[in-house]
Amino acid sequence: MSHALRHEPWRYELELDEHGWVPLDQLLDALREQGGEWAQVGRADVEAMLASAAKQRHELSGDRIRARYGHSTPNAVVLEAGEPPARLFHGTSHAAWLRIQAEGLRPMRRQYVHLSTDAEMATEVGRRRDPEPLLLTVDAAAAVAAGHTFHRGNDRVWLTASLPASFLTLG
Ligand code: HQG
Repeated sequence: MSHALRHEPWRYELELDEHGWVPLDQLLDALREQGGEWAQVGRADVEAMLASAAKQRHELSGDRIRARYGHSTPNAVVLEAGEPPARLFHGTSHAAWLRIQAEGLRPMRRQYVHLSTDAEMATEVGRRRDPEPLLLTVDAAAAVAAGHTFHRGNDRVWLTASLPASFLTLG
């Protein structure tokens, strides 16, 4: 589902609308086409998966579904602006930090920079790239005051287009 809704919807004959939504029926059809144990997949399975998922990666609303964050599709997904907590966190690798100091946080292969509401989560995210990740504290309040826009991904994830290094401190 994440591959279809974040990265390559066209491989599943899906077209995201400008906010990233697709009709759930179309996604279910695409999943069923994989055959085998997927042949009977239905809305109840998706609901059960969302209810038990450790991370809120997807959002189901009526007969539509979308990824809440993580998009890399060529067409930008427009998310509603929101007011983030004053302080956010980002976990990253030592190698990336060298570049981040020079050019700030950039979305790299995704559409948005991903920030976490708590240091533990950010450290966990950073550990995907470095066994001993660096924790960056983001002065989101100052970034908002300077005109940067933030979007809520889920309870623990906030998104922004890019962020100059002046809003970041190590630790
Ligand atoms: C780094 C997971 C060089 C950035 C997680 C990161 C997250 C730079 C990497 C979500 C840079 C991009 C996203 C710059 C940033 N130069 N490197 N200027 N600016 N970087 O995976 O934030 O499990 O695209 O620090 O929980 O690690 O998939 O982003 O190391 O919420 O649901 O470039 O993915 O969610 O890596 O993780 P990613 P991320 P899911």
